[in-house]
Amino acid sequence: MKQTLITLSITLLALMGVIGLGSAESPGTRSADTPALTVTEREVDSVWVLHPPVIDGDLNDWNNFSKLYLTGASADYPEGSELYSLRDISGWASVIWTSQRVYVALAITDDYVVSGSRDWRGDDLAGLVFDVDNSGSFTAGDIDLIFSPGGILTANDGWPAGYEWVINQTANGWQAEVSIPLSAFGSVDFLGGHQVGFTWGVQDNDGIGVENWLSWAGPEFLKATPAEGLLSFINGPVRKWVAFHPGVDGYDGVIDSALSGWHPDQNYGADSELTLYARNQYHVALKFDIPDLGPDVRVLDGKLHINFYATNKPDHPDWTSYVRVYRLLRPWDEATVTWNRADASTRWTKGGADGIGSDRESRVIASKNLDQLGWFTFDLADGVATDMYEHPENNHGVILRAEEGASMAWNMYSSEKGPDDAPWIEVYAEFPPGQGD
Ligand SMILES: [Ca+2]
Ligand SMILES: [Ca+2]
Ligand SMILES: [Ca+2]
Ligand SMILES: [Ca+2]
Repeated sequence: MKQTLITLSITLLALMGVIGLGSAESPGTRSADTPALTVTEREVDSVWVLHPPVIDGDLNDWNNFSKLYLTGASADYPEGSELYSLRDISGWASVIWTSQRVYVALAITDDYVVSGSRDWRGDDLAGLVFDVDNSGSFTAGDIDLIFSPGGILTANDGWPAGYEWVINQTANGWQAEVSIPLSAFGSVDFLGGHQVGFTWGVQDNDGIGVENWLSWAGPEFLKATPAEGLLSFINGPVRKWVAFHPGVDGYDGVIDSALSGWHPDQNYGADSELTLYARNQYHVALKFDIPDLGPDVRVLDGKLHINFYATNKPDHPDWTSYVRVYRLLRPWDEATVTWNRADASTRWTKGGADGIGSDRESRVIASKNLDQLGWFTFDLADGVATDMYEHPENNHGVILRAEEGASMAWNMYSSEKGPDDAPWIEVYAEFPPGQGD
């Protein structure tokens, strides 16, 4: 009987044009001899989006996302809910995600909104449960949200730290819009298509105490239960490392030169071998462009690889030098850069590009202890590659300075050396679904 009612209700809602795109509500199959209170199989997908709604109390920016309708007829619990009219109590919920946050909208139709009582939990309210470990019970790491039309939102009965939300009343009820930091879901790997237990529901007080409630899946909407539904975070972006070697696939984005305190007007831009000399006697300036990776691609991280092939102290293989890398702050020209000058017409504020705040930053964005010959990988600090990609006009490259360690020279191959030995970069990029394959 209930199956029939659910089908009818979905048909009715479809006729009313209110079924959202790709609505994934799938009431489980029930036969006549199946007890009414069995586990239902309600599933819903939460899709990744690049551009999330704005948390501002206006739900028009949810129009294109699938909605999970909840009416008396479609509710999983309690029995007899089909007697409730849409106008008395009904609603929809929607859940989407970005690479940073989970977004939830609730729109409740209620003919008489009660809020602001001393015991606000006896007022109108809505509950939404993420059973993060899908255990069927509330355990550490799960997320139980309670929304009050009076503007209150609680997460696991406490202050929802890091959340953003707006709850407001509407002409025919009330609504809520909230974003949740992914960190609230702990170590869940959203990109891996994670599934969590899920339900939501509403409680209706029309002025004389709690009269009705509706649960989308399972006998509770304020806590995880074994009969809850299943929510899948799908359609996530692809993240991967992308390498750029000078001279390979047309990439020509690396320029480099040494700056020598011994020969302060000498340019080394065309040399295929560059010297980095400890105690700040030779620095190496190096700039790498990050090519356009496509629309809506984000660069999250980056690495720089440099091949140090020799030292001037082969008799002391145990000597080491500590190299720090800083971002340069002004344009420089590979063909004319020297210890004294950034280009033919511009002097560095201080020799060796050492003017803090004008020639280079003081912040170390990568470092490495050179303790052998061969390839070294410099991991760029958080945000550096992202900024270089998003603001190429601010990408003036970096300077490598051997600031500590033995007094010795390290020889590295430059971009002129050829694809096998030249410095190369790789960036960790996030491609929207369907791109980056
Ligand atoms: Ca909005
Ligand atoms: Ca009502
Ligand atoms: Ca009410
Ligand atoms: Ca060069």
